[in-house]
Amino acid sequence: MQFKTIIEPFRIKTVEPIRQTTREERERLLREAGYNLFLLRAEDVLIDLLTDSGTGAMSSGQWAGMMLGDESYAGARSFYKFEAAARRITGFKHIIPTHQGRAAERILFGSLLKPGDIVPNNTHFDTTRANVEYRKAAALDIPTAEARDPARVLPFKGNIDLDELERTLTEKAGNVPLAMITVTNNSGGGQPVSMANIRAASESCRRHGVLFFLDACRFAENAWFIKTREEGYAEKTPLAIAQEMFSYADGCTMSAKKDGMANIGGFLALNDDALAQKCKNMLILTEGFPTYGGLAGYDLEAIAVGLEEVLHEDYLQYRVRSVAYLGDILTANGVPIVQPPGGHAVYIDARAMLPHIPQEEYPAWALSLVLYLEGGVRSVEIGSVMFGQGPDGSEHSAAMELVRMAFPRRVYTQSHVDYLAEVILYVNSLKERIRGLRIVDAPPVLRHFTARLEPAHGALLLDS
Ligand code: P71
Repeated sequence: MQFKTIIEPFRIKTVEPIRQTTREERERLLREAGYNLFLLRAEDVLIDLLTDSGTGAMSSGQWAGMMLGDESYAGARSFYKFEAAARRITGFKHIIPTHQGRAAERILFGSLLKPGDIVPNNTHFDTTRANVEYRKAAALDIPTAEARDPARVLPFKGNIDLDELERTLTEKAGNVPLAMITVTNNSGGGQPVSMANIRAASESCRRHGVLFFLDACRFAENAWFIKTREEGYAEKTPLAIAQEMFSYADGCTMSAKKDGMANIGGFLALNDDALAQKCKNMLILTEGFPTYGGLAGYDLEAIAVGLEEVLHEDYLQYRVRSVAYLGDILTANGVPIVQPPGGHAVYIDARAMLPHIPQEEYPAWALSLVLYLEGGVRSVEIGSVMFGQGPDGSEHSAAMELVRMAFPRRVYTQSHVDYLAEVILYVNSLKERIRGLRIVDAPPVLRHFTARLEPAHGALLLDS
């Protein structure tokens, strides 16, 4: 290539205005939302990095596909397209559509887990953990030790700790119906898992007769990292790499709202006939008939096209580069982030940035609020509000206090990212004035979505 700039590999055909608010308005809006960014109206947000889930822009190919949607209740043509697209990548025998990832989790865990069981995973994300715990089973996070050190730069910080996995499978034999690996590791910084790690975890599970599943939300980003970082994969296509990843697993759960490039949808895929039958029976009870699983025919079409587009090399190169672009600016200016930048998001290490705020006062939550207050930017806390509550209601500190800025797919341009960097650097310049919060009111599970908080020291940001 003659030129080095990596461009957005698309042009924009439809635009959606975004709205500036004043700082004064945002101060009021935060108060009214109980200091919880989930409770804001989206139109009061300028740049929305709350999640990369379901927030992407669809391509003209996907919109064209939607017009072909077959809305038949049973046996719709759109289902067979969807099934073929998912099977081409995963190779699994049974492809079961669901309305999103957590429905696939609930159906799988509902069919497999009994009270007292243990599910090892590199790191469970919030709904996955909650769905395991809902079955009165234990969600065991066993990332490698390096993953807990945000500043360390390593190629595959998403890896599962293979010794811990082997020990768990040996010591808890009979109580581990399945083990999982989440690609990429969302709670731990959007970090990839190497092919070698997936293969070894799979072998460990096979030896112990335990099912091995991938939580595959961001499988394409993981495949790209394998291509660019793991020896022996540089010449392989992202599709071939993804196929190899799935070949080591017995099944997967998938949220098509991420690397399915769709606004809604997901699936459960697996090889075992009896387990698939059990899951399909559950599906019919709560989601829908197995050829639509709670989705419209046009959703199945959008996912079928999205699963193909997400593996394009120019897309993946742009995707990972645009996240790293923000990460590089922040690193060059001394803002502590999880290193290296992840596939779908940059994560600020709030404990390192705000050492004066104790974990009991939720430093990452406070930082996410100040980013909104100063710049109209919405991010999400991945810290002790999200992960600091045990199934028995007890409070403990999370492993890390992170503020995740997740990039919706194909939505923001480089100048949006430049603005974002400016906001973050400004907030970094007034970090000493930021103060923590306390929870006023929260539900017993997944509290971050609806909790109400208040500043623990009178104000979120002390006057200068
Ligand atoms: C993400 C989400 C969705 C979310 C979570 C918290 C706040 C806002 C949005 C969902 C995941 C995921 C992994 C690894 C399963 C699900 C559930 N992530 N596994 O990261 O990341 O999928 O949302 O389709 O039910 O923002 P679902």
